[in-house]
Amino acid sequence: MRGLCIAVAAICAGTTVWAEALPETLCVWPTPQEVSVDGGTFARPKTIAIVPADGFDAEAQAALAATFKIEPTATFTVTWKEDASLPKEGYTLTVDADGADLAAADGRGFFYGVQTLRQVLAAEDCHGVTIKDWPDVPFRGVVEGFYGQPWSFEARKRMFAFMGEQKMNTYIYGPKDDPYHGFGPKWRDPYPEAKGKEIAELARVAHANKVNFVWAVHPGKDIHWKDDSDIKACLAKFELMYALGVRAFAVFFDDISGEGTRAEKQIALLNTLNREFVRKKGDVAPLIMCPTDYAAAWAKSNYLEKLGVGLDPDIQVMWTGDAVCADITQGTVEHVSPRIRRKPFIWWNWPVCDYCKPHLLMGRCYGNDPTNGPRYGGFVSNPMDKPEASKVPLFGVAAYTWNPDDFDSEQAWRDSIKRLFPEVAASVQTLADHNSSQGPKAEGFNREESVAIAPVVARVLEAVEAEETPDAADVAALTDEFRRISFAGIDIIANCKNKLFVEEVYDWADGMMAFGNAGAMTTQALGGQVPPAVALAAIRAWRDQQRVLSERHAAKPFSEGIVLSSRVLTPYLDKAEAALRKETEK
Ligand code: LOG
Repeated sequence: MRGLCIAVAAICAGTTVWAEALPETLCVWPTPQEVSVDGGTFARPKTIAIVPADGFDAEAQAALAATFKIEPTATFTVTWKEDASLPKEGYTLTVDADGADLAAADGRGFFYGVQTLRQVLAAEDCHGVTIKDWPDVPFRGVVEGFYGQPWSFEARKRMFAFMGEQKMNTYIYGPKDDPYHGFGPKWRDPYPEAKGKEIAELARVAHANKVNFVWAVHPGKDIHWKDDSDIKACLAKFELMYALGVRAFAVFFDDISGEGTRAEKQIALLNTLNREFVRKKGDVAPLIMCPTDYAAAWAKSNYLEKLGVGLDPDIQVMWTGDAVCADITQGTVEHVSPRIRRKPFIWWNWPVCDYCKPHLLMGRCYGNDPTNGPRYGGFVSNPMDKPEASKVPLFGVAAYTWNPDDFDSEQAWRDSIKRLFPEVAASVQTLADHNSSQGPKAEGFNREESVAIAPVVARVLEAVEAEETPDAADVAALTDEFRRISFAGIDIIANCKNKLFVEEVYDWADGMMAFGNAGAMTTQALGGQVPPAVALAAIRAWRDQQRVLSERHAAKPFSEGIVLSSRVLTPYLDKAEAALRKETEK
């Protein structure tokens, strides 16, 4: 299985024997479990017939209709049937010149089969394929669980469409700064009417994309257990949310102290919600809870063991890993599973940036164990407050959680950027190449950055320290990279069609122009091609601009300043500046 899938991933990369025979455009994400390419080539159909015409999954049909005209007389037919022997959410898809045969276990299976079919038929020249596919992790998606500016109503709706395409099925609503979610006393109160209407619409749009809209309450900051009134308040709030169309729920107890942290009391609340609400309704997804000890770093008491024994077995328990922000290793999953007596539902704190706000985290998704698929109850990612920018990391999370042992991190990253920003892909790649580290606050979880150019930077600095002229080829390569950075900032601002993304990253993109210029001048000065005074002036101009942009950015709600390329290139400029200064003072 793995070999075949590597071949599929490599088709996208355009690097293997398979790729020579196939167009780069036959590229399916998330990487399917089993693929063979066998049906010859044929022209892309414009119209499609669905056979039988009635009874096809409504959301799957809408997804097909978004790309193709559906016409009963069309010669390209999508023939579908249910196949209960397939894994949950799984499907088989065979495509050739005459049409596609799609069998699926359930509605999601049909929807995901259609998402794959749309990708197979994306090229002008299509290739026949047979695909058998299913997710390795049952619940995959996003937890909007960060501190700071919650995503907007429009952004969330756009995100659900993206998640459906990426075969993610779970969105957990838990922004720390929505007082009606909680993390303060307002969790008991109904949403104001307009906000309630938004939640109802969000649940509807999520469901239209086969995404469970999970509404989370965060009662633990001020909950009291002296009688059952707060348990009743929680049930009443769930009923209100149910009336708005919410069919999945969570209870968070993270980041609190005092009464709310008591395991026995949390268990009593959760089991009551589970027995009196979730199970009785019959159409509500399994309850999810985030424990107070959600990371090994501070799970030192027997709190988790108490949850393991006491919580109903159908309640899911979240876990962020060995630390708040951490790679999800086999070890951390094996540490927590016996304690909570169930598979952990991972709350992955990446690419969340609420603890490192001046940084953009646009890097690749990596570090999680490829064999962990069967060990997870679920896996959701806590993203940046920037929903459009978060789609680059989330694309990787979707691919990892669908099929962890065939996940090609680097390829997922590059392809996500090409798909999301086709007209400015090279520039967004440059932005992402150099803006992925969280800076020093990341401690043990600092993400890689500027990977390709880092060895060049190291050699140039080594030469500078030895008071030698750096190698001319290194000077040229680093100067080029800085010029690419300057251009990328301008290109994104001027040409990117996704204006919401441009708005999110504007201050960083704006800063890249002066930053790239300072870097290019400085590198050339070190190479003896530009007078040091000119480079020092360029650095001054960059620092001045950075200050202005930072102040502009910090004036926005929940914002701090901006920092560019904190891991490799900014430290390089700092060191290079000091060296040039020394030289001019000689
Ligand atoms: C919070 C979360 C925050 C994240 C990163 C959990 C379970 N809770 O340390 O809201 O976005 O760290 O700063 C957290 O992770 N606590």
